[in-house]
Amino acid sequence: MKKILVLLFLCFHAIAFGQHKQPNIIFILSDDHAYQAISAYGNKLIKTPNIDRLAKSGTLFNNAIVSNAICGPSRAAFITGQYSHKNGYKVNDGVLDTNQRFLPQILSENGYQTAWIGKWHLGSLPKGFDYWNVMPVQGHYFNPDFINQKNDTLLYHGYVTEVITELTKDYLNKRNPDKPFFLVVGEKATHREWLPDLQDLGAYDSIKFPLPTTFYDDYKGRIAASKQLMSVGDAMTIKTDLKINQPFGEKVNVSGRAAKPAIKGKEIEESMIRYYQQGEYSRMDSLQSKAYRTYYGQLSKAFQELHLTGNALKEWKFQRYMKDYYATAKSLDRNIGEILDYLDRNGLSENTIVVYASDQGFYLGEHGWFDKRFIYEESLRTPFIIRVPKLSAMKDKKLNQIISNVDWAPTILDFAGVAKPGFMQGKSFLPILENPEIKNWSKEGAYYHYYEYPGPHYVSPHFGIRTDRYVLARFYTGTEAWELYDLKKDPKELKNIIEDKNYSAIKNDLKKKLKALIIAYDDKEALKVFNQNL
Ligand code: SGN
Ligand code: CA
Repeated sequence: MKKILVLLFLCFHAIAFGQHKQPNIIFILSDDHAYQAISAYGNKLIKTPNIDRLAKSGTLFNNAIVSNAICGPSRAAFITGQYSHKNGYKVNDGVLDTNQRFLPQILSENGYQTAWIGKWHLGSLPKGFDYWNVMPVQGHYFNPDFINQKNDTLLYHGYVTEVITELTKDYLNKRNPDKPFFLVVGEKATHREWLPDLQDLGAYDSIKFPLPTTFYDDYKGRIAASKQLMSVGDAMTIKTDLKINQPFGEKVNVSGRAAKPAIKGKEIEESMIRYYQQGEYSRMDSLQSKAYRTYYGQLSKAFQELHLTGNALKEWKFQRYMKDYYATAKSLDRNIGEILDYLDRNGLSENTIVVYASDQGFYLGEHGWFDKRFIYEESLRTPFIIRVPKLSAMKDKKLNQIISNVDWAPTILDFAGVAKPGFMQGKSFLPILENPEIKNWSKEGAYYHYYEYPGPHYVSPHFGIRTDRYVLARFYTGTEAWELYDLKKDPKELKNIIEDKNYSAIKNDLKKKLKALIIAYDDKEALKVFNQNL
């Protein structure tokens, strides 16, 4: 009986995922969208009906972590299946070495058509994709520029999340229907400075967001945390981030699609920087800037009358931050729904795997912060929901296994029936989806290494391990310190117990595990620091 079941299972696996009938894969990758901002992840204040719809028909991972919680490095880890020290993309605003082999090339060689649309942020232009159309650097919220495969930079009129959806549908309409596709939709939302679509301005103004209990964290025993520059109270700016007293500029003659002259070769990078430096508001058309002037003008007036100082000012900033962040996320959720609807309408849902993930998590006032970078939960963990039509038993399931973004590429290859190449350091988690009770899949812990310093937020570089229960981290550069947290007793990570004698055996065991990961992944830089006596 058991043998028959195994045979049946193998047949099912071959039919569903075999070479002759490979599934389509859409990977929607947002930017800085916190799992705590999603109702499927437990947020009770707002609703994300479309992400929830995906979760209801798919599997949600509670412990999806990233290997380096920052945009470019996270994307590089995704397409290479490697940690930053191996793919070479450790900090933002470098240039990804495109001589490496990437996930899309391997899929192309195995029957797929591949595409990346939207935010890319890897310095160089995409390589290995059959089709791409990407925004320079961070992209813009209004009337964004896109660089296409002819090296032309085109301005698309409209709100970025809507434009990306239009380009996505356009690509899907024009694709070759005889071949499976792998498409990454790179969203700009919900990146700083959180500019909502016009229809969403003020969408959450009636909600008073509860202050996180750690908003006034004193960072006791955590030196790196005490040195950062990413607090809502101090580092977040009233004018740029919260748009108070912002003279929303007008840009005349922006109507329809305006083509810019083609930019070639080396000039591309310079042009990327130039466009990035161009302010968001000078790109708006008169309708857009008027809506912004009206909405934020009223807020600016009300703010001036309040004469806030001290904690009252900090808490006002927190409220405005939340309202803008969630309003920006509203369009993201709606557009995810639009993509799901498109798949339904076009009979694609039955053979398309859909993933929703963010490039990392984000702080929504926890520890008093915005931004990411730290190994602490809110930025380490990222939303990750996968809908696999053929795995109907996995509908509406939530899993607690730890998976990392270096595992994404090997998993996608597994779905496509393609063997993982040797250079990929991650591991497919398809076995977990096929059998959530599986033993021995989980690693002893997942590895993390963050590098950018000082960057805009002065977060000390650090590496560490996250297990089911503990986080052990070694900060170096800017701060030299070890930290240890017991997530079961201290889920908000307020108590660094590295010196606690009761945890010395656990600490030693975790250090051993961390060293084993460093050696297994061949992170020489980390090994050198690890071996220093501290
Ligand atoms: C910009 C932001 C930072 C953010 C980085 C990286 N400043 O520099 O707050 O940490 O991007 O973000 S901003 O004022 O220009 O918005 S990432 O998502 O690309 O890694
Ligand atoms: Ca990001």
